[in-house]
Amino acid sequence: MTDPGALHRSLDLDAYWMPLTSSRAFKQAPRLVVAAKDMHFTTADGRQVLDGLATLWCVNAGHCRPRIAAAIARQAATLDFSSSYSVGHPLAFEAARRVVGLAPEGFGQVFFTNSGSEAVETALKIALAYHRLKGEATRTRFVGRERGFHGASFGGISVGGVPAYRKAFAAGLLPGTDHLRHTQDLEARAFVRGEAASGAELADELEHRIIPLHDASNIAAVIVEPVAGAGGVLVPPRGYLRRLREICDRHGILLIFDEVITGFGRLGRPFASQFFGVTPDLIVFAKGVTSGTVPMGGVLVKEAIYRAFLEAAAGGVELAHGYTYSGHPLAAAAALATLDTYAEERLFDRTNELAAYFEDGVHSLKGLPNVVDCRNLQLIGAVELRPRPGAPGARATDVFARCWDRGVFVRPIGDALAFCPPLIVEKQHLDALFGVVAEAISEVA
Ligand code: PXG
Repeated sequence: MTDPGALHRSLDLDAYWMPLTSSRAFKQAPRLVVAAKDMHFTTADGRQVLDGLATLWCVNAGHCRPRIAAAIARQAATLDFSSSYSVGHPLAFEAARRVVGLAPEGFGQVFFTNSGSEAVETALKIALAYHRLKGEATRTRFVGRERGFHGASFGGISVGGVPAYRKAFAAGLLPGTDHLRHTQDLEARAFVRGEAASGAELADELEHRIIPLHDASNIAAVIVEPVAGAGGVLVPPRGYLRRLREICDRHGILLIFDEVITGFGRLGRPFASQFFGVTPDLIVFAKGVTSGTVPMGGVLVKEAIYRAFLEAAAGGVELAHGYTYSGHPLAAAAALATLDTYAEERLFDRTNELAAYFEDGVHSLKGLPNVVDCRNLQLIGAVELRPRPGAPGARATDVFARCWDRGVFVRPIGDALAFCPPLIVEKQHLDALFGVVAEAISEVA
């Protein structure tokens, strides 16, 4: 490479309005990635950067895996596009069958979308339509959770609980949503390894406050991430999800797990549902289904719900909902090759094998300056820093920037830094990851 910095200078950055980014800051000091392989990015200035977040919680199989790349290329040259509106193609059916094969008992069907946001939207719509066809059309409200993240659509930000994603769009929020409290309590539960022993009673708020306030007959569904991701990696207290399930069952409320991050091996099982032993009614997934290679999301649906739609429709279209690219051939091909890779390399088992080492790495940050919490579950974790007075988020952003400069990518979320490596990660990568993060935390005041 003659001049690795040349791209930085020659590329016109103006026209691209970047998502969820400070465009001004980026365009002044661009972090450009031009290639990736396995655990690393190659930057435009020729450096290797370790991917400590599976890029955006997606790349569970690692980057540019030949089998997945070949499947996508083959598909692009064979059947580039065919819709799923009244005409189908085999790969979408095969991908759905494979995803169902990984799901907990009772799930029979998949509705494909192109993103997690669309999948959340789809799950909310299925919940509303289901109650209506069962003769319970008053069940229209949704219950989310503070610090929950469910994508960028109006439905998703309405049930979501990250204030920054709601503030500018308040006028478009769905009416009739309510939120459970989040599960973080730094005074009672800092530096917990895995699931906290206390706190399951936080779920009781659903039955003690929210249901009495709205009446169960007006509530369609509760939606939570089993482990909250973009809200700061919040691990549920032991027994919390089971209690939510029991309360929903008592009151005829559907339970939706948003497994966009926790799905496909992050917790050592296909879905968090199996890890926690709690079965929701709908599972939202995306990201890891194709290891981020081609956009794809979907909703896993309990067989009984799907059958109810078929019975009610009496031959017509049973769900007036879909996307042009639902079940896109390239995404379906990518999903099949990704699921093959997970199976062949036993990558979900790798999560279990590495979880203790990862946990030690996360908690090795305890005691460094300004560290107020370390938390983890299987291969997801975070360290939280004390915010600088009057400048929330600034400290973690500085640590993130230093890590990047030293060849490690992690994600700042408020004053936390999130860790979510590809499942092909090796111990030596974890050593490098936590070593660099420790140095950066120690240096940033
Ligand atoms: N649900 C969850 C749990 C997610 O993490 C979505 C839905 C939406 O998926 P799409 O594919 O529409 O982006 C997500 C996405 C962050 C961050 O700050 C996380 C996500 C997206 C953007 C930023 O870490 N997750």
